[in-house]
Amino acid sequence: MTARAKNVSETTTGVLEVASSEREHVFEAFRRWGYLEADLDPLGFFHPLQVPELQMEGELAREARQVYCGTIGVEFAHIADPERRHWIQEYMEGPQSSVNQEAVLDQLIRAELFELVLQQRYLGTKRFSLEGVTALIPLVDEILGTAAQLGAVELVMGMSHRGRLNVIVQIAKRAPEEVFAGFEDVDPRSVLGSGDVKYHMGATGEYVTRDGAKVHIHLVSNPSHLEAVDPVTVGRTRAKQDRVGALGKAKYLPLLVHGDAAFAGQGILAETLNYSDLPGFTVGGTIHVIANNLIGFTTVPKEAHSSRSSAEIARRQAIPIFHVNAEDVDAVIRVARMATEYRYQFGSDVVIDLIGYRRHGHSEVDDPTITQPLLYKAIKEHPPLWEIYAEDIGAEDVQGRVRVIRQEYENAQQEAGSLTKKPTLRELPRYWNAYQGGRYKPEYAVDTGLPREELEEISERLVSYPADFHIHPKVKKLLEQRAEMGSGKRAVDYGMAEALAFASLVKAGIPVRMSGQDSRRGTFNQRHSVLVDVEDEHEYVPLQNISEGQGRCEIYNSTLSEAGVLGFEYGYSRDYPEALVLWEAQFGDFANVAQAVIDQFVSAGEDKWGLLSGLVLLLPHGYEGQGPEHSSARIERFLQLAARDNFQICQPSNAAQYFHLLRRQALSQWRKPLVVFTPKSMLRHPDASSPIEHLTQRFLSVLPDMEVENATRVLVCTGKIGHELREERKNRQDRSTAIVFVDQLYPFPEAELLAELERHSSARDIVWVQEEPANMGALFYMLPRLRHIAGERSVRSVKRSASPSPSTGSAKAHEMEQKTLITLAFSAK
Ligand SMILES: Cc1ncc(C[n+]2csc(CCOP(=O)(O)OP(=O)(O)O)c2C)c(N)n1
Ligand SMILES: [Mg+2]
Repeated sequence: MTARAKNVSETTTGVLEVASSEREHVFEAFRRWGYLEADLDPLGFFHPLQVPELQMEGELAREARQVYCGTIGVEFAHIADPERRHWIQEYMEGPQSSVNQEAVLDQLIRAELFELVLQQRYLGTKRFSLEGVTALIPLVDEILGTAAQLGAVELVMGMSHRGRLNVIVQIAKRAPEEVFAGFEDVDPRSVLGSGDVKYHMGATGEYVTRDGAKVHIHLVSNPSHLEAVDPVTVGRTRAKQDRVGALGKAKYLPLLVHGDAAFAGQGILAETLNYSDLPGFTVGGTIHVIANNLIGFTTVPKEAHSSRSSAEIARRQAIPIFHVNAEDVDAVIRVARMATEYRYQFGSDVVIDLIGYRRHGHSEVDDPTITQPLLYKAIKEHPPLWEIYAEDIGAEDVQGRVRVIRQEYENAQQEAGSLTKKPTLRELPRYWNAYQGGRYKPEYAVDTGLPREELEEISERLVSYPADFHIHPKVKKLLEQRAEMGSGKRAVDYGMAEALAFASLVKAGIPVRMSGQDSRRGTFNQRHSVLVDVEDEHEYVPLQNISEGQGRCEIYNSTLSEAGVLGFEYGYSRDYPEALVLWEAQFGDFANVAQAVIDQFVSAGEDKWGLLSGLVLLLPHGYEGQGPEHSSARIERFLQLAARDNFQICQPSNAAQYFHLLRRQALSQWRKPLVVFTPKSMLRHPDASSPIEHLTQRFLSVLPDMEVENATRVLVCTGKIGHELREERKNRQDRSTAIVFVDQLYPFPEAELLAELERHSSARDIVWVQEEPANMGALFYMLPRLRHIAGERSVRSVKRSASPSPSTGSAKAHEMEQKTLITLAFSAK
């Protein structure tokens, strides 16, 4: 190259570099801040901001503004990974993709006319119309079309009230007459005292995408409690993914549709977002859509969140937020495609903020002009979306299409009136065929005992680790003790009983999944399910090395969340009935943070939706002087929820009982949630340990007292207090007081308890003894039942006095109280 040529070339490159860095400079500003100036609200109430950094003129700024400040506004500058940022920027700055506008128009007309027919036929009934964010339907259609190309076979969808009925028809493809039948309220006798309202019921169906691919739709049943369905949907998805293995994350796609006020306000959503990338909880990305009508009931955004837009909570994570104007349907479809491809490319959550309005009041019986008169004046004058879109695309014979679709819905409505049976809207997956709900029947009983040889063999696996593994000296000692337990030289404690139960189940091919705060080691240093090498921290999990071809055993430390994690595990149990799924609270009382999940799903799921779960809740419970928040798992609350055999509530009084209880839960075909009050100080207490022979036997709902015959006084109790009463009896050398443990509180073991009371027929005093205050514990539940079976004999109770807080904060006061309780138990007349 000549000197001159070289110079020219260098200069050209320099100019190009300057030009490209100028371009980059301008575009970077718009990539970062453009969404703030974007035109996102069809009605113009959500004003674009004037961003100082974007006040530039010129060709480059015009070009960048067109990309980043149109009807799509993307927040992605907070994503640290340059590859992800580039991916979005290339998509945004790249060519527009084509849209089948005729098909979209059809979807819009269908969605809006469905609402119209409901409005006209069932005036004054709630339906939570989708109108105002009707673009949700083409949006989901595009998600499905794109996801199917990338391997999706099922969409697992969670959503609340808004537009749900429309989604059931347009997306889950249930026949419209099935939804109309809900308004007719046919067949009320079938649901006396149970069932749920029509806009909470789950639905399943088949969607055919634009390419003719079939995607199964699973719309998850949902309570009124906003966002509570989020973790459940994600947990259900994870279970479905785990069932199929490596391709699971591509095949099962979770989609959550949120309200704007709920998205910003409800912590359970934040909890769900927080575990999206954690190995125990990830589903390879959830697509979140905010059906953002810029209002929550009567509350406007400036009252509903401190951030500019409700989506902002998601920005704490490295995930993109796509804001889009719900009235530019082609832009909505572009966003749907981009978000779905991004999810598949990076296995990441994505948020689509679909900004529109709400055509009617919160429900259709609500008058919004009282609180938002100007907004609703503007909405009244605003045409429906299908009209706007039809005009934009120059569609022909729109009125003719409207007439045909309207007639279809009116015919369906007529047919619904003549239905005599309530449609169920869904089919259950085959893996539920082997399991039963409803009332308990004796034929559900299973053998839970294991032969000694098998216990010994499993124990050996549980206490072994590779020769080159550097074990912690304390754990080494613990394993040596466990080895003695396995060979019968030492009584089995709870930790070992649990390990033996889990190991025996995975050996039989039954997967075990458990999560909770610090569950891998165990809050009380009792579990040690994962061994950590002291030299390099690599891990060895004995439970994953029990036998060839064993079931999976996964024990996870969870995020510091209760509602979010319990919801996830409940969801998991819904789609993995063959597995033993457990959630553990750090201390039992913390479960009250998950009360909505307990009330709405665990307790009422079967009653409302006919949906079963075999989830186990492990709730440490017991009065040990640790203060008001570390004593009570609130037995009373679970007993109050108990009805129609909806779940099992147990407090195993020794290690063998715990072993049998866990095995029973996994082996029985009766699938009911199991609430277990677990011990703390009793975990290693010799009195609560069991000879290994007891593991060869079975679970006893009532633990009879074999030490005393024909007692004059019978103390009935559950949990730790029983052991303290035994201790006291020994000290007193008392031979006339029997102490009976009720290890299964619900379903109530009437026959077993009656049999035990009959064994002591000369006892005149039957006393229910509990550690909890009079307004807590099992007292309210046990007294009437005990009186019923005690006949003529008197039944009294010993308990702490009623209290607004579960316990004293003073360890010494606790001891004094405990002593008084125990003394009274033996002496009170
Ligand atoms: C946890 C919870 N709190 C309160 C309510 C009562 N509630 C039902 S809908 C609603 C407003 C929801 O607003 P948004 O999330 O924006 O959804 P939209 O109705 O606007 O679609 C409220 C407060 C509820 N269902 N759940
Ligand atoms: Mg809203």
